[in-house]
Amino acid sequence: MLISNCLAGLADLGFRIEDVIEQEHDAALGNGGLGRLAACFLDSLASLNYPAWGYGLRYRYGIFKQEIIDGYQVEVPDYWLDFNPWEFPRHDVTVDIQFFGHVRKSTDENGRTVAHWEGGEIVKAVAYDVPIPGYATPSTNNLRLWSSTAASGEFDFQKFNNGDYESSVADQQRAETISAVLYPNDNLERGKELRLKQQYFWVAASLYDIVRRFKKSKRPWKEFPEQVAIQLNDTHPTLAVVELQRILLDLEGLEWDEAWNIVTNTFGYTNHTVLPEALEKWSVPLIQHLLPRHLQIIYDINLYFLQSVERRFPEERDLLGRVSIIEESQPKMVRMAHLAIVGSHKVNGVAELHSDLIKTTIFKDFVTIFGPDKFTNVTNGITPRRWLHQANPRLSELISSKTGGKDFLTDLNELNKIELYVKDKAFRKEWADIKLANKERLAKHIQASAGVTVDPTALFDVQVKRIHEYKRQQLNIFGVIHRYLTLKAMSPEERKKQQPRVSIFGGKAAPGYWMAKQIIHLINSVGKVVNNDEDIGDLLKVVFLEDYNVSKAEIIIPASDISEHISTAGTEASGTSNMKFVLNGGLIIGTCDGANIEITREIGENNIFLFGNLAEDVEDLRHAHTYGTHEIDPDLNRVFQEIEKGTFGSTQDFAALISAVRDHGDYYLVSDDFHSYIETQALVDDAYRNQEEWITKCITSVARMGFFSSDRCINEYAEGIWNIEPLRVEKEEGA
Ligand code: 7GP
Repeated sequence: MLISNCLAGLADLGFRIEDVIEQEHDAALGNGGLGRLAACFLDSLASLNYPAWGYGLRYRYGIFKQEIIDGYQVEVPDYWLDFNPWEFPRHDVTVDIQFFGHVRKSTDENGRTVAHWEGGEIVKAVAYDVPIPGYATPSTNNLRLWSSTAASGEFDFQKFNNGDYESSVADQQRAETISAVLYPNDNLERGKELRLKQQYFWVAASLYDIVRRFKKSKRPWKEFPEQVAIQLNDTHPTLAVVELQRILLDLEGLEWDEAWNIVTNTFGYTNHTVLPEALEKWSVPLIQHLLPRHLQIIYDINLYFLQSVERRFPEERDLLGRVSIIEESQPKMVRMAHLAIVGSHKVNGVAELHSDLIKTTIFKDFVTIFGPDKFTNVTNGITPRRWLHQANPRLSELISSKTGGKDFLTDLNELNKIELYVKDKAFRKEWADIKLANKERLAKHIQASAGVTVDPTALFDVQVKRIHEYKRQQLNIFGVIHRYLTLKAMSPEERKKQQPRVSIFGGKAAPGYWMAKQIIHLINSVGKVVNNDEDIGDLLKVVFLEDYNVSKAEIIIPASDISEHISTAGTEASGTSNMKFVLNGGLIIGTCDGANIEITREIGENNIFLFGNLAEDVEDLRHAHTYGTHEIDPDLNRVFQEIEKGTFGSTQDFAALISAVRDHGDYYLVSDDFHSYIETQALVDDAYRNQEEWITKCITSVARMGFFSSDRCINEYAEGIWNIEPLRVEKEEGA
């Protein structure tokens, strides 16, 4: 009803719904899996009627737009806020945020030392609210994004009137810089002052909001953790731990222990990566300068923590240095993950293997100190509303016709009912038709955006995600080159027997990540040669799709036959696109990493193509590369030789990609896994040729994906970490 009213209303105004929908920009607020997971969580929280808020920064410039020019990535700013009908500016909700200044100590009437943070500068945070409507429920939650502006309003009128026009504008601009731009790194931390300012600005404004709401209830402070749970989405908001302690201690006058008890019972911390280059550390002088009172509190938190460790483990001389929140380097650094662990009551990883790994590697000592119960796992999930119903409406429709309505969209385990139809001819036919239609839609997009004509009946092989050496797009493109060389060496008769493939890549490289940019360039260079080789024709096409984002994902994912999740074992915390691809009836080639392992357990090992070394062997292999002889796989060597001959152009650009494997220890084990990868890709070809068997695998897999709903995941957080229950809400009719 509602939809038809909309359509009619728009038509009256002379618009088509398709044109209106086209106008909407993707929210550009995140980099990759971490941010997209948060978006799925917001959808689940609202749909499950949990009274939750999301907090973030309203970046003027979110993640950049990627253009491919002459095969290279070029970054272009994305003016996504120019048209955003979904946000409500709340000029009535503002918070003054303090930076810099100094700390003065005084003694109150009870002889207690009180700290006063004084001076420095004030920046104003203005709230922008983005409603998050739940699916099939009247509940709507709120995502509150903070925008920075000068505390004095437009500009400093005094300065302005005194003729100091430039400086008044400069103040305004400096304030606005805080929420101006998203740092475009995925799984990488760079200790920039502006980034620390962003983190504190976001955290201080959000906590002020939370505390204000709690204080309205007039409850005693000790009830705070029963009323409020705050989940730290990685360490980026960890200053909130310190800020809450500061509020309770300095502003509310609580004693240290009482305050700290409230803080630690309020926070939970989710770790999203074990990559050392992504673990946040902030230099002590930087924090001292920007947040002098917070540094004192961090030192006190650390002191009390280390004292308690020392009392319990007096014999362990090195333990204190290893777990200290302060790293005794030059300059000293604050280890944010340590602060987050010490300041939270639960710490979780995002897939079973990952949660096990953090307990046995980076956070091992903390398991000894706090005991194993503090550490838990919540395997990631995805919202079926966006990643099935919206992205693949025909498949959603087919599933609902067999599961008896749309209940599967709120209870994804209902999917298992379709397994009953795995042999049903009409069902299978419709299933195959839908996949083909989705591939035709993607083929059109490829034609329009990359100018490459692809055959929709070929096997579509997709790897779309941020470009990163650990995600190993280089392994994929080396594999493509190997395939090309193998096809070239065949007779025309032999070639006819081969499975045609389209290799589709997409993803952004961080602007400062030179190696990732070389990978993009190599993919495009290989495409240029292969796609124009008449010997090859439709047997192999290589496409790099520009500007991969959520909207493109909705076109690409439903069109995939096989997708690649091929990170070096132990490096991808979970992955979430692996779940999206399988839910849309595509199979996976992948390593035993992240959630691939649990996907295998759910769908069955016959329905996934696993290859490569295991996480437990990675360390030894790396050691052997560095200290033993490192033999490069002979097939991979042939690939390298071909690149070095100049077959794909500029040998100079690609030299670093080769020498990372051949001369610099092959940290990501590309050579160790190459043979296994190539063999497994051959198995994929064989399996795809038997279309009947293939479709059976796809249907069976979708039927068994219920576990990976973000609804399951949010229920686990609610029960195991936040101790909250959903509100009772009347279900909406006809959703
Ligand atoms: C990502 C992980 O790389 C990915 O495996 C996981 O699925 C996702 O989080 C959601 O849990 N981590 C990041 O994007 C990241 O930058 C460090 O982590 C801050």
